[in-house]
Amino acid sequence: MNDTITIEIKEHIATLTIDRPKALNAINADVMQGLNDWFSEGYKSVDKLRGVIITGGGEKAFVAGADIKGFTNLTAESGSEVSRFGQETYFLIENFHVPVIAAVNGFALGGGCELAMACHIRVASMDAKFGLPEVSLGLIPGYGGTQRLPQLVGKAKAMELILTGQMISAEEAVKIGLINYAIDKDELISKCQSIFKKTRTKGPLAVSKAIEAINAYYDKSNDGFETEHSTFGLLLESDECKEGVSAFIEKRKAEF
Ligand code: DAK
Repeated sequence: MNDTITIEIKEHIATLTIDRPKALNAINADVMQGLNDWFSEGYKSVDKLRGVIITGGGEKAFVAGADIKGFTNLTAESGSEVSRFGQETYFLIENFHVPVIAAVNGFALGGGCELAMACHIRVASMDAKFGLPEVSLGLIPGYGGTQRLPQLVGKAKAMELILTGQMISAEEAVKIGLINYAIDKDELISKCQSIFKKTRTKGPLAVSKAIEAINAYYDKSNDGFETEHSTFGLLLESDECKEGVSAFIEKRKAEF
């Protein structure tokens, strides 16, 4: 892992902090590589990982976008490759086997808003701001924003936000369904922990398969209903399901 991302592991929850506060945590090549490395391999060294929080270093920003100063020399070919690698990285996050929560502690713009959208749940501080301002730079979102924003907020609102490039408040983001919660900044991490407190008492295989089945709805190469019923059958035969059902019948807490 390079020094643009710090990682803290506590009680089987990993907190990844994108740590370039002087550049408002803008995503340069090192940040993207660091995320890709951790979500493809790095996580394997964590014992019984049950959740991941992604947040931004400093007081002002989650991530203020891709590093604009870093993509001035890109050609059509290298730009497309950068976009492809970013999309691949965000797919790793979206399809990760344990819940990933974006703790949005400030500006979440462009690639930063796209990063938050790739996470399973978004919790933001009241002063957070969201937007996809790429058209102001003569670009379009390149890390999945044109695809995930309509999934979350519907086509009409996505069109408006992407075509105008406007920023919206955390309160507005909750209203349109872009994020789950807008809360006091001091409570950001404890809110994430309280969500994990609920998910981690559930069957880990079931939680992971629920992520897979929900994501199948949005995957054009996949029949989500087929994924759901085949996964349902598979889980029925799992030790986890046997324990969950026995615990219910025996009126005790399941031990997964
Ligand atoms: N990249 C690089 N540096 C950034 C940055 C960014 N995205 N955002 C902020 N910074 C830097 C500023 O340049 C400034 O650096 P110094 O001048 O101090 O050296 C420092 O962070 C503090 O920023 P400000 O002084 O501007 O702070 P303010 O509070 O006044 O303003 C702001 C905060 C967030 C409103 C403002 O910084 C701002 O508008 N930032 C840019 C937001 C933005 O447009 N982000 C990019 C969105 S587009 C691609 C794939 C994906 C993308 C692009 C290409 N390819 C595949 C090629 C995605 C693009 C985007 O993310």
